[in-house]
Amino acid sequence: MKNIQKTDKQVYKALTAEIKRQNEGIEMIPSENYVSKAVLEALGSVFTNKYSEGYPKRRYYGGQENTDTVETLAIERAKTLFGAQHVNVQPLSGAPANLAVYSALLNPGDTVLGMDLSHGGHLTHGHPVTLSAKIYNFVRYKTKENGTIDYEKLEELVQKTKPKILLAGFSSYTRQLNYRKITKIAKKVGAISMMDMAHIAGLVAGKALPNPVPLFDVVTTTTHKSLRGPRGGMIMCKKEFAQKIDKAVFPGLQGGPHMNNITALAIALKEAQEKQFQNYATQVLKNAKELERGLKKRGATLCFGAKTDNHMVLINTMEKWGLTGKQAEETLDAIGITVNKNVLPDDVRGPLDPSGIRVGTPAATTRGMKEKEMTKIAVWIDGALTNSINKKEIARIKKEVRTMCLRFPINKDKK
Ligand code: DSN
Repeated sequence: MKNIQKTDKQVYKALTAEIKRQNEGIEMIPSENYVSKAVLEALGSVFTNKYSEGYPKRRYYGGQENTDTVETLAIERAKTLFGAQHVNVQPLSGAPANLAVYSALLNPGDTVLGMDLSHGGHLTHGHPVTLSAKIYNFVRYKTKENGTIDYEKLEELVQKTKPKILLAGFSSYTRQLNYRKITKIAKKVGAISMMDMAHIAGLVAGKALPNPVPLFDVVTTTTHKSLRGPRGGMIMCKKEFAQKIDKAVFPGLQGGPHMNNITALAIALKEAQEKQFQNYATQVLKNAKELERGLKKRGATLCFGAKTDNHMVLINTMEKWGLTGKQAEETLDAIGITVNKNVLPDDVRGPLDPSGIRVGTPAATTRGMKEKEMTKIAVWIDGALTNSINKKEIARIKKEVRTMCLRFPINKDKK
């Protein structure tokens, strides 16, 4: 970063502080990860200088011979990895990807059935604060007491509300969805089936979880979560929806694609085809299971039947420790474990200070941490939340966290 150091001391200071923070703490926000050096290089490459509205071979500006190469590589690699008929790699992130699908396939006022945010869904799946909820009619379904989805009830709701899109997918749900049941229900009423697999895309690519892409009409994802690529979004769909979706992304919602991100995505998708990536994906699940076990052993209350089938756990911090999600997040920040406060199913508290936290394993796994480290992390989480006002104990745990982290540097490509 010699040039940044020379040009801008303030930014340099923040950047070096962030490198230290990432190295000396454990990243356990389930949607975060560490990209490879190759992906980072591509993000900082000269492709950031280029405008390339349109799609490969159909651009509006000249000088596209190299942008066409990288965008085509990204598309073809995504098709191979996920078995997709059509791929659009231009959405700037997950929210614009979802909005593009809605605007491509719905008319204002049309109904979408999506998972309730507090039951694991996502803001862009119809939360009233979003623009899409003002345009379309979102109806939300919930999970059962035991954390699973009542598919018979879902079918009743679908029959009653006749949605144009039946949407699956989540940002804090820890269980495996039954893709076949969901797509079958959608078919019965002639609804388009859509899955937002942002959280688990890397686990699907690494063959650790079932692949929804061949089953659903449309699948959206971000590219920077478990998939370990640059920040961005992607839409995969059946051929019949391709034209509408491409048009909705550009020129419908976006202008020039961020070609440096698309270049980085092409690289990340190549990395995701390697055997090492499959080992990583399998280890992410093993680590989450160990975290689940360690926390349950210490009496923590976990949501969704106290079980995880994926990379994260949702913890009720009020029940065992009497701490709100915000207090728990701050306490864990103080020991160097980064998590995020999160609402729980039908939470009586608000999103800025909810009743729990969300903890996930992709980033720690990328760093090389395994079950042994997860056991320690569960002990540290419980120790810190139990002793949140004991400064000496918090300082002691922080030291242990830092010592362990330094054994797993973030800037090593050992995936
Ligand atoms: N912010 C993402 C997450 O943390 O799950 C979802 O958009």
